Amino acid sequence: MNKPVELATLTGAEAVVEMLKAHGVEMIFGLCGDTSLPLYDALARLGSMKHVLTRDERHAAYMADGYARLSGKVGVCEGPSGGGATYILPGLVEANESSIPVLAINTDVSVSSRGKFTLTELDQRTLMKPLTKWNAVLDRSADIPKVFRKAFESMTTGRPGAAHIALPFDVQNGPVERSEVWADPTLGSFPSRRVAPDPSLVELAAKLLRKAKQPLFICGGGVVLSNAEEDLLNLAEKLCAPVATTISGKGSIDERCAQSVGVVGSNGGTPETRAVVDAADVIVFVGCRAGSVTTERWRHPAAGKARIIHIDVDPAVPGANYPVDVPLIGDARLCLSALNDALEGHRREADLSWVDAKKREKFDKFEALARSEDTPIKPERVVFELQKNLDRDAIVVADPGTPCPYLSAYYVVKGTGRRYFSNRAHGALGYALAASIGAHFARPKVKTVAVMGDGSFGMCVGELETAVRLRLPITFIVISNAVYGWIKAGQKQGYERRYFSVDFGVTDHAKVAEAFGVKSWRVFEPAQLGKVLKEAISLAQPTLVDIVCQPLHEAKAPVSEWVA
Ligand SMILES: Cc1ncc(C[n+]2csc(CCOP(=O)(O)OP(=O)(O)O)c2C)c(N)n1
Repeated sequence: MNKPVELATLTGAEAVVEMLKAHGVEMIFGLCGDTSLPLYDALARLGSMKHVLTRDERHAAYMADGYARLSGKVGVCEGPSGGGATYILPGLVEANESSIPVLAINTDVSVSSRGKFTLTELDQRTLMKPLTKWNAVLDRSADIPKVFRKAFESMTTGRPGAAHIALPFDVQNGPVERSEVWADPTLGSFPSRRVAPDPSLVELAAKLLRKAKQPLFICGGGVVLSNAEEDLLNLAEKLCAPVATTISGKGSIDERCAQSVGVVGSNGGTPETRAVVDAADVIVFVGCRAGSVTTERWRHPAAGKARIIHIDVDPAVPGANYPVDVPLIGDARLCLSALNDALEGHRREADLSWVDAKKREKFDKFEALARSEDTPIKPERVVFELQKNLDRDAIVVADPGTPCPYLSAYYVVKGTGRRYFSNRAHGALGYALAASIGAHFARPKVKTVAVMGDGSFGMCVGELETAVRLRLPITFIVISNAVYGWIKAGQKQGYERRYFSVDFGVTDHAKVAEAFGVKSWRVFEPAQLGKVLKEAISLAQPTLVDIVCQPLHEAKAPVSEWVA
């Protein structure tokens, strides 16, 4: 061979960067460490890949998650061994359970140092196995290309999920044949390699729908994930059927349209949306796990009350919680499109004004509270002013606590696709700030807003530095009430107000943010709120609005039920 060896081989670290590029990866979120030095050097030398330095690995994973949700591409995060692996884990498990493809790479101690009480040594294989769709620990540099190909294939086909690769220090330095570095770039986006449903089951489902007196769709995150919004609307119009969603399903349908019911369940549903669920005789779950929150612990719908058609890409989902009449296993878009074809020419005529009346009832109650001039400011007022000041393309990320149920219930998503999301798999506090940073990188031209409680703020505040360093035009909103309010409300409702260890001290979050260099406001009066939000949202820099709010346990009509 005439070529010098250097041209035919790459280092392991270089091969990792080239494999990421070959799958279309353009950015990585992460934090440096001793075991990552070769990888960082390869990233520096090979250029072209944007690296967002974060202030802890948990937030790197949340950023990758937010980026993936909005870009439709695999989100990639990285961190070092030991603490870097344990810290990256919460973000990875949230992504996995939310069906979001996130690849986490933790560098590791050298293969040659294993079993010698080496600082930061940890069994990453066992740690990550139950939390990811697929994971591997590399032992040889030569395996890097095939391990990365497998990771991308696993993350983006079937039910999307997270993957983890442990990359030892010496594996980063060993040789990899350049000719081995290739990839199918379509595996860098999701869903890839879509699968269609069994035609005989499609016919059965169509038969059931032709006879339905009151059909209803309940859509989970799967509709938005597979870009099935148009097929969903076509089918819903053909059947004159209302469309309800889960929190992750917001964006499946334009919430202003006649078909839309809004969010159902115990975290954003209301008695009015529940009534629509209870009226159905045939329910089509689409890309939805029919879990405890959406179904209010499997009471709405009640098992046996309605016939069930369940569409999901994961065969383990239909039948897990309800007796299913027709399971349709496949990509949501392909399943809905097949149903549209099977129902060609069918048109159910029905009056949907009763759905509209239910929505009106729900929003009349909301608006009465939203217009209140009482202090502390009611959460309804926050949603109302946000809705007024954000344009329809804005991205809103909600943390658990007050933000998620109130925004899910009353923030009207205008248009389809991902414009609103929350971390619904584990609901860990402190997700929204970092996820909004990832989301911003995916859609830099639109306004991104993160809404969090003060409990959440305490868990993510360090990443304000990242937002300032990178001059990100994101608006952070803190619902300030000096309490873990959601839990206190649970103590009120279920434990006769025996409040125990849920209150914490008052913090001026605006001052904290100012210290990071974030332009900030603290708002006490409802009348000030609109003006302040308008200004904060209009600025092309990080801004924070600390809103002193009514805690949930003092709300007259809490939006949600406490069901575990
Ligand atoms: C990491 C984590 N720990 C604990 C919880 C349990 N939890 C759910 S809501 C909640 C209270 C949220 O408090 P805060 O962020 O202040 O919002 P609020 O409910 O007061 O609006 C807690 C502690 C959680 N979801 N995540």
